[in-house]
Amino acid sequence: MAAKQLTKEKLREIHSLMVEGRILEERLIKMNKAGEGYFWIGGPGEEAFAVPFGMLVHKGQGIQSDFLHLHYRASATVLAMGGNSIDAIRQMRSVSTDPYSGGRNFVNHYAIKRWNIVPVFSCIEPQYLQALGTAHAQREKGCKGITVVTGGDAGTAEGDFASALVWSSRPAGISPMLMIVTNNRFGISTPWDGQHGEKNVADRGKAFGIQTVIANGNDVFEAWDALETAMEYVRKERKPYLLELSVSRLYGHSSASGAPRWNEPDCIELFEEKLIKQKVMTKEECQAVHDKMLTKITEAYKQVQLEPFPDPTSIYDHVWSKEDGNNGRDTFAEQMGVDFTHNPPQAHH
Ligand SMILES: Cc1ncc(C[n+]2csc(CCOP(=O)(O)OP(=O)(O)O)c2C)c(N)n1
Ligand SMILES: [Mg+2]
Repeated sequence: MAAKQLTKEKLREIHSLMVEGRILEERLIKMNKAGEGYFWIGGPGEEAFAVPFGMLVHKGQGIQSDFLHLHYRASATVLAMGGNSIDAIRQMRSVSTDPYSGGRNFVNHYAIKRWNIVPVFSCIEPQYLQALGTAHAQREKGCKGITVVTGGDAGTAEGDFASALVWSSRPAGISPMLMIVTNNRFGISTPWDGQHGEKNVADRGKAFGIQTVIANGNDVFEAWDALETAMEYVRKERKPYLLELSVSRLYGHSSASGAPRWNEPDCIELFEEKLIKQKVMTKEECQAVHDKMLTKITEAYKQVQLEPFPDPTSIYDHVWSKEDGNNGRDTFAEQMGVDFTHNPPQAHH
């Protein structure tokens, strides 16, 4: 359904999820500054694209559903798919109730098997190669599901991105893979201008016969239409597609680098202006959503403070696996000569 045809109810839902995503990220940043979590990275500024994206996914487990290879700015996408904001707070605080990593990975590194959200990498771009694998499986098996991979502009300098263009478009193996590049014109503190010989990242797809589009990721309506067109194309044609979206990076790269750029467009403000003009919501109703989400996130934060840190002996769980289903701790212990029963690793919380 084109964005113009979205019901008032749907537009309000999009707005609510965008605000929840933003307030969640603001809480995560505060937690990091307060020493409650080692590192922050996330998606404030990308909500106008991230929420429609999550809504348009055909979610489920297995290759008949969409596979998502996301990067670390997809918090609002996960919420729009039905994820819980409290789980990001759990991962930030590294508590054992964190469903993505049991308190063992840093924030916005989601892993949701029942929705084909494969674990997020900290190194940039390997997701493009991994995505080729699920797209290949979906092609070979004649599936309905598609593969979607996201990454930033600077990451497209990595060979993994170039490999994805080559391998998804080979005539002998054309793959149902949507590549989304969110362009905030920065890689940490390195500006776009000194790094790209091409005018747009999307132009690089053309050399491989890949359908490409550039859209304004700060505008909900434009992002919705661009995503819907792209996903429908990949679903129907079973071919790759490269979508480049311009986005803001409102609170800087991460807690490690700062570099906030306050003068960039704020997609929530822009959306609210439109909602008010189109008489979908009043200014007061918008404010009420902010108040409601602030209460929700604050309550979740308080709840997480009561939750336990992981048991130190779980540190090597899910790192190695054995065919017999042993989670790998014994293998590690054998190799390293460590006896966890008598000498558990110490927690640092
Ligand atoms: C392989 C690898 N090289 C370098 C880094 C350090 N690093 C983390 S994020 C980042 C910049 C990514 O910029 P971009 O792809 O534009 O995404 P953005 O963070 O702007 O969304 C870099 C260089 C890394 N994580 N992995
Ligand atoms: Mg960038």
